[in-house]
Amino acid sequence: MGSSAESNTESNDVTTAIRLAIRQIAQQFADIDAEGTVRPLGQGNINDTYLVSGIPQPFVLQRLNHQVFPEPHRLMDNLHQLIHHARQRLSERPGERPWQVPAIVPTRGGQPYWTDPQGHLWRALEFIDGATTLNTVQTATQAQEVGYGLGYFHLLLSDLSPASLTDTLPGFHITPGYLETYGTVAATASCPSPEAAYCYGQIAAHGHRLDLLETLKQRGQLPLRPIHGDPKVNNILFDRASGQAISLIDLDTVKPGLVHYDIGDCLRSSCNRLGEETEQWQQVYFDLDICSAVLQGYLASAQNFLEPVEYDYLGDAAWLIAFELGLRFFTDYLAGNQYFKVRHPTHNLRRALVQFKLAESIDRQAEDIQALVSRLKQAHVSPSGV
Ligand code: GN1
Ligand code: MG
Repeated sequence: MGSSAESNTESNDVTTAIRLAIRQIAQQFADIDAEGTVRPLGQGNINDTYLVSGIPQPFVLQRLNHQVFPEPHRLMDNLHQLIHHARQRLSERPGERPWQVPAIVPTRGGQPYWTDPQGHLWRALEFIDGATTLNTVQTATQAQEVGYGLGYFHLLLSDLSPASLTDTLPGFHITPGYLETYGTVAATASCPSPEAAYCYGQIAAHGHRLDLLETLKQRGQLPLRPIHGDPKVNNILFDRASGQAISLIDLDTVKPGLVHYDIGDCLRSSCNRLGEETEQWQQVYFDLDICSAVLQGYLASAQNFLEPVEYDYLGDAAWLIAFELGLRFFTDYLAGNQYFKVRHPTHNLRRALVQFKLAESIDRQAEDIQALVSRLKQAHVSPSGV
């Protein structure tokens, strides 16, 4: 448990030698010799991300974690499809507000990505200038924009067949699968701390609730759609000048799925005012006012494609995805921090506590959340159900 020789605690640190190596990799995509600068970007837990700037067309350079994404070529195919489809739709039916879809920046040799001698795949995406991200949501306006961003992203993809996208990350958001993995890991790891005892207790008490969305999906009651997969709040770009959401980034997890995975992820990250990295896990709670604003922003676009039955599980999705992430973090902690990048050995345990606390708070407000969802459904779905 806790840490192991293979722990990736240090992988966030960028030494000078690494910086130089990354500059050379960036050279594969553009001539950055004279003025270009390279610096780490964002707070991703999986891939390594850098901003290459000081050149005429700045770009975001990423090394894909190929333990997490074993088929990066397919992932790039999904990305191509998504970008092509969204841009075409935007040119045919421009929205009332600006929206940006970052382009893939090919290598100077014209390839969509570059493979280093160790077999790691590097790729570049256009950098959207004049934009910023939030790690936490504090106002109703921000919340509404977060929801709007996700809703508009879903709307742009709502006429792309999910079957045309590959599932590049089998098992992702299949909550019962995470429970199974936890069972295997927990059988051999023992961790006696009071914090771990709280996590074990949560899983023992709620494990039986985790198959809700998968059951509905398998029965065909909820439709598969193209989803983002990871629309946590800091993957939404805001225009600095207007404060409006203008893009969703981090598109590696785009795949066929339920919109509920996305809404759940968006709600669990935006309705936790303390943020998922807080040390004050005991104070974490789910903010219903933010939830209301996010859902209103979301439905402004999503009402155009959402089926009535999809409304019914929006509240359940918030609980399920918060709990699922707690389970994923805790399992990774028990397994020695193999999957998520960590800054210290108990980092994943801390993150798990935050999500389990959040899930408890969602449970306590379940009736209010359901009432909110019912009101929104009534307001957005016409009596004929169309
Ligand atoms: C990971 O890489 P990043 O930080 O965007 C994870 C998400 C989690 C998130 C929690 C492929 O996303 O599922 O919700 O951490 N991505 C993958 O911060 O597992
Ligand atoms: Mg991601």
